[in-house]
Amino acid sequence: MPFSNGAREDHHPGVRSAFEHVARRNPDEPEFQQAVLEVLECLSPALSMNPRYATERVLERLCEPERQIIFRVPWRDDQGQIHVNRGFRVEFNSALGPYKGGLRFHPSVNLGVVKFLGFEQIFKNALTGMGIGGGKGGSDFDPKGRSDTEIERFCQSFMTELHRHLGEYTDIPAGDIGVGGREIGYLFGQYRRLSNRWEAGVITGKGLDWGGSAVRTEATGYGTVMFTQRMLERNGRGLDGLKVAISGSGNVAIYAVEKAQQLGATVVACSDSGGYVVDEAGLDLDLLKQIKGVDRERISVYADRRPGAQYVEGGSVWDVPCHVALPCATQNELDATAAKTLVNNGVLAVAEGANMPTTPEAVQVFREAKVLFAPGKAANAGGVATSVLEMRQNARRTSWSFDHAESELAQTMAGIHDRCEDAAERYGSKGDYVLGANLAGFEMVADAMLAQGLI
Ligand code: NDP
Ligand code: 2IT
Repeated sequence: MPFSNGAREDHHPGVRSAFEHVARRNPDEPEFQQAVLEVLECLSPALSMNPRYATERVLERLCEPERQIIFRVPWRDDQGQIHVNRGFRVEFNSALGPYKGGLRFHPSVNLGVVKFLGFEQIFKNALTGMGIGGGKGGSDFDPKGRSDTEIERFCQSFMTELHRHLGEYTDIPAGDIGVGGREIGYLFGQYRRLSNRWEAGVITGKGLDWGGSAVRTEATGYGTVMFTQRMLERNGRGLDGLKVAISGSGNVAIYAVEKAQQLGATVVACSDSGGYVVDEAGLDLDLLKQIKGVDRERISVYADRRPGAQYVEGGSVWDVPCHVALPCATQNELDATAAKTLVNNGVLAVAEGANMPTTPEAVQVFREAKVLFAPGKAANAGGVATSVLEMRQNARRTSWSFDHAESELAQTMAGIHDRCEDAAERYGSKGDYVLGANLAGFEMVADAMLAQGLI
């Protein structure tokens, strides 16, 4: 998508000049440009309402990370061979609180990808209302097929550099693609060793016996489905009795399956990067958790072990007819072709469990077909919100029950939903969650930036 063509005549001049500024300064970063465009093109009404956003160049300041850290990560594999990866941490905006956001280990990670994720995180974190800034990090390390000891050595090497940039009042990482409970353990262990501090609030997603919170593992998937349920309820129905298709079969996807099933939906499909499985009887969650969470196997194994399920190699999980689609894998995985198929098959609602999984063209297809659409920065904010619940428990040296943490998550997701709904209504676009999320998140960050002066 040619970015400079993204600006339109009807955009506020401040939005147009910010587009051009970002495009010129960040060539070869298509994901970052896409994420920026998606936010900025919603902001014209805010700039018209408050001219200071333009005169004080808030947009240009917002689009420039406060700090970008890039470092070498050398490590030795089980055969004694040396590998060199690249590590990143982009500390994007701390107007509302310390930088907060996950770490992604995947071969596709580069600076532009980390910047897109960090940029999204600013607005997502604002929407939680919990006083956290936005950041993101990761590495182009590929964990697939690596032994436990290789993962351990990689995490230790990664943290050996990253630790000097972290702190519970500075920057607090968590998991993302390729970083789950095992990796958080190795990362926290190395941080503790290097710092000689038991600083539980420096990283989230910890094990339950050493500072973790109940429901953090489940939070992103659960929260996405809670948001979907509230969005459907506003339109006179719930998930009960509906068919759901989910992409991915990682942390977010698995707990989206769990919550959707609890709310009476039948989840008929999920996927990984190799293909997808269809199980019209409804996915067997215990089997899925065993195959993905314990055995670390491919999703094809699900069909081998489950009578009646089919595996489709390659292809698109969005070919499976459903009422609700939850993209929970990765960016740009649901394109216009997939969106048209979903619409033709009668999809009612789409909620992004992943970050930016829907291409702009696909969002347009849903918008024209009047499909309810929840953007990731609102729908998947339950993960980071529960990270803050974990930090609260750490600060008070206490730990909550599962039920208590889940009810806090439910309240938070309802608050995020309503904040988006209110902003959309205030700006005259009732029901447009994309506009609502971007405007509500922006106002909070931009007002804090203005109040804190030119820094
Ligand atoms: P996991 O690593 O647990 O799972 C990722 C899943 O997505 C796997 O099934 C993986 O398949 C699939 N996937 C990853 N990359 C690709 C790709 N390039 N093409 C096709 N499939 C792919 O990650 P999470 O579940 O934690 O994260 C999923 C999404 O949710 C990401 O967009 C992440 O940013 C977002 N997110 C995560 C949060 C969290 O708390 N973990 C919070 C908010 C958002 P395979 O195994 O074959 O690679
Ligand atoms: O994208 C995200 O919000 C996350 N990966 C979770 C971040 C966090 O700090 O819990």
